[in-house]
Amino acid sequence: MTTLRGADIVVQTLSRLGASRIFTLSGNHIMSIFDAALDAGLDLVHVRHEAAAVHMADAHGRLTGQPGIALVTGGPGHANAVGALFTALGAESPMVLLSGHAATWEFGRGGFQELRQADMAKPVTKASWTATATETLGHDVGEAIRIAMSGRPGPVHVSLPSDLLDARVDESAVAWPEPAAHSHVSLAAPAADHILDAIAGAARPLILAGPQLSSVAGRAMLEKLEAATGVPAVIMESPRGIADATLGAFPDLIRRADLIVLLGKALDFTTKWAAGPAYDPDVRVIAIDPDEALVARARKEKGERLLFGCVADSMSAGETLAARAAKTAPPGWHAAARAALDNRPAAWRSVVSQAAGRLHPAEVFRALRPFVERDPDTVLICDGGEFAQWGQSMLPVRRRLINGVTGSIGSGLSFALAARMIERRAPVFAVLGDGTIGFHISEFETAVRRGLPFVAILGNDARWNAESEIQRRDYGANRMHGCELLPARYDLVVAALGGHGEHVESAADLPAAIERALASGKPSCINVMIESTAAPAIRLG
Ligand SMILES: Cc1ncc(C[n+]2csc(CCOP(=O)(O)OP(=O)(O)O)c2C)c(N)n1
Ligand SMILES: [Mg+2]
Repeated sequence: MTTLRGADIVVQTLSRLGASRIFTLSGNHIMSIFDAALDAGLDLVHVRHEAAAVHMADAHGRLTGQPGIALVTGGPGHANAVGALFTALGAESPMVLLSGHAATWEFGRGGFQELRQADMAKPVTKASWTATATETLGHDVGEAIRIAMSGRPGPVHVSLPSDLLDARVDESAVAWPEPAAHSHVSLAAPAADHILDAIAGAARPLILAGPQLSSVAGRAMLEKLEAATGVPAVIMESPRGIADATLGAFPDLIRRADLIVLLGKALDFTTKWAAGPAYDPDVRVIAIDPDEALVARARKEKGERLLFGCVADSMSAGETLAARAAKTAPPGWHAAARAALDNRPAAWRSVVSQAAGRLHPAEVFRALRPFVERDPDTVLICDGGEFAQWGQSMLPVRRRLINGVTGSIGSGLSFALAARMIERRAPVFAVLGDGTIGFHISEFETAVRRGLPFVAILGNDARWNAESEIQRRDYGANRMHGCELLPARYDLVVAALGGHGEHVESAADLPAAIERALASGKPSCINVMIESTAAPAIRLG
């Protein structure tokens, strides 16, 4: 009789389903899985904070379309990880968090690090549960992956009690999952034709795509859809919503739209619920969404103004619409829309800082842009407050990760490490603020240990400026407090951890610093002193 340990079942299931790497941080409850990983040849990428493991799994999910796997210990490890799931949920990223857990015989008895983990993760996941038997651990893991990948992708959590991981069962009793059985709902041809008719009847239609379509494949599909229909397709993945600087003078454009087609884009605060002064009061809405509840919500919000709503997966629905489109929308509208989206103030080409020893964010990104454009496979990560918004608006790229709809800052460095594990050649740049870098600066040690070079472009204005700007606007310039930081030398921290550091106080020095950082082949931080500058607000002149 061959027996298998629960931990071996978990690890072999991951291997069978194509996962060869897990992002993790050790702990008593999961050491059996570490042990099992040795035999299965599973790569343990071990990090310095559980949230970083989740952020890396999130980035893996977004960049590859395959589920990222994070593994943390029970109790405090799980608690540290849960906050980061919110980012993955908002970004619609397929990933699975596996957490060790107190043994089943300890439940309710005050066991070591016992915590209602599944309850805790529930609001920030698509599904969350605790495994109940060793024989079905493989099924649990397979089911978690299936749910993460189906419909609107997102995070799923499973807690794994340590006694189930340690127990041995007869191999013949193990319930192995079916490989990659995801449920998908396609857009039926009559529904597609109905939507295309509505689009053809509109004068100024817009397609708004959800975050899950910001992948390279999603962008390519949207380009095809835009070409086939003549309708501008816009990805809305920022908490700044309509004001996302990536989208140029989008507020001027959306106000003119007479039809909004939501393609997997939740009608939420980022869209201002397609109502109020940001919109034409007569604007009509179509909702195509993998999630029935979101179609229902759109119906509740819009009433008669919802022309049509249906359940379908965003990617395949977009492909169906592109394939069936017969007419294109008025070319004048398309040209005007693209001009608004591409609009950037001419002054950005020449603006310079007024403060000695400080750069204006536009100077930083004018210098960075040629490096980003050198390689079409460059990965750009933008994280943080005001500084990163300038990066989002000035650096056009195909592969980009931002912290996303939940607006949770701090994930950028972890994203950069995960991106480098996937993209071995092209540059990886992480643009972030000095407040933001503090959340996970210790991941530079992970990056050095694992040999994962990337370049962090740190805009150091010695403050949490996004919040300072709110204070200036809402309470007055004399009431700005509680948001100041030191002009700290983060470049020296990174050098101390074994990476490469640069400190820049003048625009003339920045290109050579970037060049040296890239050439170092090390995880790098360019500490660029900047003047505090509000995020850009772009309007048609
Ligand atoms: C996890 C989390 N904590 C706090 C905030 C609120 N917040 C948003 S931007 C920001 C300031 C970011 O500062 P920094 O990274 O230095 O960028 P800056 O705005 O100064 O350019 C803060 C505190 C948030 N969005 N997410
Ligand atoms: Mg700052």
